[in-house]
Amino acid sequence: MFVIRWILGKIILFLDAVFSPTGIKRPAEQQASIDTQTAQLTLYQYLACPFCVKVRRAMKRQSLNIETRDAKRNDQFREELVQGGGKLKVPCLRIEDEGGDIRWIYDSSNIISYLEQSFAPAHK
Ligand SMILES: N[C@@H](CCC(=O)N[C@@H](CS)C(=O)NCC(=O)O)C(=O)O
Repeated sequence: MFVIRWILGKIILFLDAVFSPTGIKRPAEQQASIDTQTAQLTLYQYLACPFCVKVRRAMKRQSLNIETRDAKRNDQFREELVQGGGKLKVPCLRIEDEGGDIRWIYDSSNIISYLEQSFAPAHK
């Protein structure tokens, strides 16, 4: 079982690298403003988890620079996720607002919806 998961993980990472999405280009000032906002976000994830890959690809498409923390390989990050978010499940997005309040969003679809609503370019 471990070997099958390991092989699947490598395939996922390979395909993700080969078919890596292109990020949107924003004017430098706009990107800097978005970088300031995304500095408040942290994605807890596993490298080869398909749901995490889906979120990372959405981030890449939108050129969102969000810190990622590997909750599988790093004990401290795993503990932060369990203590803060309430369970060991990835992906999970930690959002700290300007007042210091913290929210945790689980589920890849919920995270992607949040990112699209917060950062997608306005349609004309
Ligand atoms: N429906 C969830 C599924 C997430 C999920 O199943 N994540 C797995 C890793 S691929 C997980 O966290 N399992 C718990 C564990 O590994 O301890 C999503 O779309 O995010």
